[in-house]
Amino acid sequence: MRFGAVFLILALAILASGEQFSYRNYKVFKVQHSTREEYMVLRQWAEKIGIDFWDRHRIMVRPDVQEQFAAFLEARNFSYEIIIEDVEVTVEAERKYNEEYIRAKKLSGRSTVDFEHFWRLDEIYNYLDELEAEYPQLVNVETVGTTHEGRPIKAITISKNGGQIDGSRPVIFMDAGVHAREWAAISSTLYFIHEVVEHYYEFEDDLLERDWVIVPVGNPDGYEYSHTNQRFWRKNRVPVSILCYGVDLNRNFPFEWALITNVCSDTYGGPSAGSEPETQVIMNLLERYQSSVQLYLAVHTWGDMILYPYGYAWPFIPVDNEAEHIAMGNRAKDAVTAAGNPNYVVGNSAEILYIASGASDDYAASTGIPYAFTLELTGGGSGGFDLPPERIEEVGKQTFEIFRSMAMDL
Ligand code: 0X9
Ligand code: ZN
Repeated sequence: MRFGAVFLILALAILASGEQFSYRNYKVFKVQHSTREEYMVLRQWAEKIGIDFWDRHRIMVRPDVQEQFAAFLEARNFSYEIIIEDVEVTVEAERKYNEEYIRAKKLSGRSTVDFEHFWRLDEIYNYLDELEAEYPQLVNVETVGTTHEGRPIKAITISKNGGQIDGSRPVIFMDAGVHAREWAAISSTLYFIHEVVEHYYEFEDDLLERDWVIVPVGNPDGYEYSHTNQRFWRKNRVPVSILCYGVDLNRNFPFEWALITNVCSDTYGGPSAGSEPETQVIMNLLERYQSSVQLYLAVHTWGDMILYPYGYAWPFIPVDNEAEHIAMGNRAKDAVTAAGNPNYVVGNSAEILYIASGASDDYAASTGIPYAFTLELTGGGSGGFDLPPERIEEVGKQTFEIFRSMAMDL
């Protein structure tokens, strides 16, 4: 405990100085467990000492608790291996690639978009504004809110009706990047926007028979922070105590919201339901288009999963039209399989991932949106969140087929 506190203060001191957080000697453990009970034991214990689950099996552990964690695993007979010895090595390589890419691109004077590096927030926002200027018959970009640190939150609407939703076509609502570190969720959403808008003549009788409301960066402060300071940051950047920052926006929606007393937890859901500006923006937009929205997609990484609500309880409480969700999910799975990725699974989020309350998919379903899913896109890299830039386009293309299949199913 004391070590933990000292470690935290050191980490905070580094962050206050504005330097990149170092993951030096952080390790990723891959732990086997075969029952839900075993998993819950592991999760409860790990959350007590504040370590970070990357998925059900891979857990990033900071140096000061590694011994303690290994001892716990051994005492409880969990078998495990260490799959990353030093997380900093992978983070540094990724950072170097991205910085080098942006530098070279600036020198070359190329202004067209690429899917070879992860775009920073200003690149994303400039691109959205360019689309609006170039395709006014199709695109409308609006600043719908402001974050704690003063960054705009932008939404793009795509509609043959001059970018305005008029209720004559089914609307698909998407949030992406609500979790800061899930960069490939954002890049895949941008890939989709790019395709539909810039190749609109291919999609006039297809994807553009639907209207789209998209918040491509649901957590701008967190996204920038994951680029500049701490690669695996998840939450937003509101100060929540003298020691900690951040609310998990995907625990902050006002449906089955739950109070977590540990404000430093990576899944802290905020002081009250819907407390965060980033959450309110999505709630307000959803309300604005409520009667036309047929499908809600929360775009996350990672795990190759198509998840349907509700995910707040176990045993899980399915949405009324569970069978229809499964059918739509399975058709999307077939589409992405045909596009070269046979790994997707379809299921209820509490069943095949874990219980989580206050998430946007559950909230959307609770307001009566007929279909709602969370997509956990393909992971990569050493740990899952750090998909190598060479694979941005491949994952973008595969994800496109999921979006397309679901949209055309409506
Ligand atoms: O934990 C989450 O918010 C999502 N997974 S992630 O690894 N991207 O953080 C899953 C949310 C699933 N939805 C519900 N449980 N309602
Ligand atoms: Zn996520």
